[in-house]
Amino acid sequence: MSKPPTPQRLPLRQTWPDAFVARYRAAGHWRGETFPGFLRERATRCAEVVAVVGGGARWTYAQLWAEAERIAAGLLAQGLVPGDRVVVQLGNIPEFIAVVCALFRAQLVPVYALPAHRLTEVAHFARKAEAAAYVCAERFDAFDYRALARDLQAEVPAVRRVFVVGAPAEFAAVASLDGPRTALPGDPDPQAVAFLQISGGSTGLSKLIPRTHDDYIYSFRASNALCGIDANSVYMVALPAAHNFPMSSPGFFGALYAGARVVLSPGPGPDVAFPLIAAERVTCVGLVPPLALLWADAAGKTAHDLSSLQVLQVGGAKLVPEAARRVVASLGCRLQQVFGMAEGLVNYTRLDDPDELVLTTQGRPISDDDEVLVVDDHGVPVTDGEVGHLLTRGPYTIRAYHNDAAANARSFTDDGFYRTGDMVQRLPSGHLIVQGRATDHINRAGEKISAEEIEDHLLAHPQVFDAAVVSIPDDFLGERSCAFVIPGDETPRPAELKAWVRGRGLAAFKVPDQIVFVDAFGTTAVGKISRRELRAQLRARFLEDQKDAG
Ligand code: OOB
Repeated sequence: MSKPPTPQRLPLRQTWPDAFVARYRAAGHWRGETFPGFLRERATRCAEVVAVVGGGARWTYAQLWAEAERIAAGLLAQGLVPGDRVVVQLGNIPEFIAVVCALFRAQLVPVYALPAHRLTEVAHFARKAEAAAYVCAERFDAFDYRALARDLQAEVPAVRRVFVVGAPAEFAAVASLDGPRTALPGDPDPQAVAFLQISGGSTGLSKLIPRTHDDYIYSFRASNALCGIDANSVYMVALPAAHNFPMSSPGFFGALYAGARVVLSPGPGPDVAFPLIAAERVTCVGLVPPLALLWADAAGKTAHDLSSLQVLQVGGAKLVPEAARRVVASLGCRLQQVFGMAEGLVNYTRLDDPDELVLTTQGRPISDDDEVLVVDDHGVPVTDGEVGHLLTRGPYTIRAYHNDAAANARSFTDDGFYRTGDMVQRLPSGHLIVQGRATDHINRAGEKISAEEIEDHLLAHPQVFDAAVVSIPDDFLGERSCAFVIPGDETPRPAELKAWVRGRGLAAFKVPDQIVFVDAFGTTAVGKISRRELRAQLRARFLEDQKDAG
């Protein structure tokens, strides 16, 4: 086989100033651990312990590591070289974990796409990450990812290789990968970027979030202590495994770090998850608020034994106190609110917090070294109890996105604080209450949608003169998306516009839930107003009209 070309790529970096590095090390947050390092150690120490259950498989720690090494060696034998980035798009199947561990083992860099993402998004990740390969499943939720792989390679030829879990068609099968273990590299630098996570994308397209071994491992090691995860725990992944919440808060990585068992639920609904909870005696699971309510409702009616559940975590979007009460009343286990972000900072209510704090706040930061500022529009700190912008920096919060100077200038202060875009109130105890956000994205049941991104796709339609996408409060989803559209000469049907957005190769959750045609974005303001103000006006007018109608 000819030698693969030496890749010319932007380096991946995530760096903290030296003084912070020294501080985080001295505090024992960063211990120089790496993914392959800790996984290998567990494979020895917990060799016969069940690590991963799902899709009919039941792997011990030794088996998981053997799978990871086989796949890692196979990927290198197929021409990938350490440092290559690999977009991974797999559902909640054991191979997701095996492939990701394999990438770490081979010093390849996973880029996590959600199963819901489609060509436009996957191609964006691949381009932005300069990915050399794509790993997908033959099929998941009735969607054939091999078709997506073909389109992806046509659009981004730098994606040289495709590996498929299941029937590979013209591509290579993950199941048949193999290669000499002697070709595997040693362990990486703990300060190196381990993977690229995807941002919620509040303005425009998603950004790539480089996370290091040291910082990410710290986040889930510390989470374990706050979420009650130890070697006896059984952690269920019910949300998409590629999401930061079920990955690291404490997530399946926290569980693997603890030598616990990970149970992968192929879907988040009670019909699928409840039998698994009963069979595996699941102790901890993380959900978004709408699912928590669905589970609370179903728990009252189910014949499945859910008594093993000790901690139900809810996060990704705001859980209002009334909903929190309902969840606690019907599920009977400890509730833990989780307010986190893929960029870093994660807040938890503590398991021994008074009920009132658990029901009404979104928790407080993991670490004493998480610096939290709540500031007014001019950057001046507000007093506790007042609402302000949440800024943060700390031992597991990034200082920069990958290759995005404009986003970095916008999202980070000169002294390295990340502007979360969230509006919060801080209590004297340090607990935060999320009161909204300063950026225009829609938080649809925990899935973040950029208004701007969807407006761009709507504007590409020949019969759309202008469009503004806003979030509308929704009883079930928390928020839904509503597109206000000024039509061109002819008014298209709403279904046609929805199909248009879907046809642009986007995740289904980004298709506007509602389309409202208007003649103009009539505004009383003189002169040009910002998109942000416009969206706020449209939302206010719409809600007012609804109130009048109801
Ligand atoms: C999690 O991560 P992302 O990156 O998908 O979204 C982060 C954003 C936050 O900035 C905030 O706007 C919102 O999601 N959010 C919440 C929340 N948890 C996240 N808003 C209100 N209440 C909450 N409990 O969503 C994420 C990452 C790690 C752990 C948990 C969630």
